[in-house]
Amino acid sequence: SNAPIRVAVTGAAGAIGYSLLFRIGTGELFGPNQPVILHLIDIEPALPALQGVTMELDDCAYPLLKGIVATANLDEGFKGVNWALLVGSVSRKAGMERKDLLGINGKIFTGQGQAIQKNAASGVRILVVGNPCNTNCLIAMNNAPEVPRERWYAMTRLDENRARLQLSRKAGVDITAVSNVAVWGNHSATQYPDFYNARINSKPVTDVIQDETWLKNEFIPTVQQRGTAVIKARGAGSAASAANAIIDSVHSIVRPTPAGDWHSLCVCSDGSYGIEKGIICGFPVRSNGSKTEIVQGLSINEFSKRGLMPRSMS
Ligand code: NAX
Repeated sequence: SNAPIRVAVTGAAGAIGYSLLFRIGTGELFGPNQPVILHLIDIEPALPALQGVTMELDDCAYPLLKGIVATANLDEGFKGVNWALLVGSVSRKAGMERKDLLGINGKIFTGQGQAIQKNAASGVRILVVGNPCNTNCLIAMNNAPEVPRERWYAMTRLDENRARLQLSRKAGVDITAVSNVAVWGNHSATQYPDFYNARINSKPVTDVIQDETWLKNEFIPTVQQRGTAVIKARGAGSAASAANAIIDSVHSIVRPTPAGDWHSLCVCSDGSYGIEKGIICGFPVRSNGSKTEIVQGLSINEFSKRGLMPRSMS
């Protein structure tokens, strides 16, 4: 029988955790034949709630879930983990400056990076979701210099999925007809969902949707503001769709990318497309099932060039 994969999830008592953990339990992350052990990490005050989540996971009697570690201790939480999904963070509240947030999360992700390096399994891979996810990922990565840089990711997949939806609706095609959507830069309101290189039924989007005014002035802001629109409508942030995007992101890393396509992920820049080496930035990424690479050679026009560079930290 397979050895279980150990998956750490931080912020496990939160809203995204409440969608994500139960899908991991059913085997959606690594398939129906792969046992998992969940390492649920949250802060001390959230431990009672985390206990409740643990009880519910237990009560699902998932055949693939071979164990649960629930803790506020980072050494225990990251011990032997093969994957670390860093979901928990402190998001900006009214009256909080960006630099306050950076100070708080700087401390959190410094400690988590160090604990991952010290405790995780040697092949550990890390996906940062908690915002500002690019910056948080960079901080954790820089505090875990022995964990190779190609194992660090931050999430732009929800933005990719949102972009695919908007393009499919506008073109009147099935969601599966939209491919090759790259979200460049930060996961934030300054992200650049690149429609020039995206395809609908294998044709350039601009051949199918012959309305660049809509693409530039409606599509881009709709994708950039989608998270805010969900908060307005629901009174709470995107949680189930974020959990879904986490699962999609991991699949895109551990499964070979279909020929000719790519997915959006933030990875450590190697200087591709003139983006500063060493920062964590959204790129089009392909995987062969074990290694990911930044897709090279896409044409970047003047409009795209302006969208490409990360400009803000959330
Ligand atoms: P919640 O506020 O529901 O849950 C956050 C959880 O994190 C809480 O249980 C809290 O106790 C825990 N936490 C706080 N500090 C922690 C620490 N130092 N160590 C471990 N746990 C800690 O937020 P939720 O809706 O689950 O969202 C979590 C994060 O995802 C937020 O930062 C949010 O901004 C971010 N998102 C990122 C997205 C992306 O596409 N990259 C999209 C969805 C979401 O907005």
